[in-house]
Amino acid sequence: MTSLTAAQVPAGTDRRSERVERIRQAAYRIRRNALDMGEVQGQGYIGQALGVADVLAVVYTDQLRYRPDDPDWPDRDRFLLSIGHYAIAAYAAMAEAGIIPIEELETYGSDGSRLPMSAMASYTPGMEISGGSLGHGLGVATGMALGLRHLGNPARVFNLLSDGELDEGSTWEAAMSCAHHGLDNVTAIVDVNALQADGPTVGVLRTEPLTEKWRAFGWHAVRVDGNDVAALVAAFDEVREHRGSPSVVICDTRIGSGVPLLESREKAHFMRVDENEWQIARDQLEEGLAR
Ligand SMILES: Cc1ncc(C[n+]2csc(CCOP(=O)(O)OP(=O)(O)O)c2C)c(N)n1
Ligand SMILES: [Mg+2]
Repeated sequence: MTSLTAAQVPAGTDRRSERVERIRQAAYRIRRNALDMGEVQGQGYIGQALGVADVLAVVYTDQLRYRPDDPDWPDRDRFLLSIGHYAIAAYAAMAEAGIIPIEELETYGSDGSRLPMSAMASYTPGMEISGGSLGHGLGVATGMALGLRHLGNPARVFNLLSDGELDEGSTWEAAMSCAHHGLDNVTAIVDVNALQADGPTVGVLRTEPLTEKWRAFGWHAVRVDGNDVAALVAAFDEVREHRGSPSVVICDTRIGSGVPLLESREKAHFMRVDENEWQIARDQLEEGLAR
């Protein structure tokens, strides 16, 4: 049997499927980390963390350039978490990325911990902004991206927003400004889980049609199933090559994804999980990986 060197393997076949499998494994560990942290508090933003795990696995283990042991490296790509309540998801991914020690996750939300329940830049290495007040991430991303361009620094700026965050006028001011300056070093990621604190997004404030809206604001926009790792990889690879305007990857995600027990539960912004359910959730997660 002849074997091909890496350079001879047709692009986009085996190497991509190996890459997807590697990211799928990372997403599994991110979900497991989130369940472990959720159990520390017994409740929290667990549905969101499970829903966005595939997106974060692609971003943190495949797209971002950073040095895990040097979070302030000037040439790092910046990942801005607008949505402070998604901290549990970010810590789960940062532990997988080697930025936070896995053992530290058990301190989540406790007094004196570096991992507060709402993300704070001054507490956590690698957390670029404090994002609890919704609607500020994209403005900060725009400013950072302008600064990096001014310095001739090729680093990219990623900003994870939620669908609820699109209710904020400041998000759309920033979207206009970012496009006006042609900041192709910015990639916005919107987690469209169709839910907000007060209920389904469609009932709180209609934000659709999202792709058309972002395009009208001058962005290169792609929409993707945010729980399909192969589709996410293709989308992030595609926007990486785009030049001349900022890009947005709109990700449709399922709350509780990967854990049928929590996926099928009434959709809740803040989820309570009974003491006996955590192990069931972990078992279901593992069964899903085997499939
Ligand atoms: C400016 C601002 N207004 C209101 C809130 C309160 N708040 C916290 S999370 C949240 C829901 C926002 O929607 P989304 O992030 O889509 O909710 P999820 O998908 O996590 O349920 C709200 C209104 C806030 N943090 N900041
Ligand atoms: Mg939401």
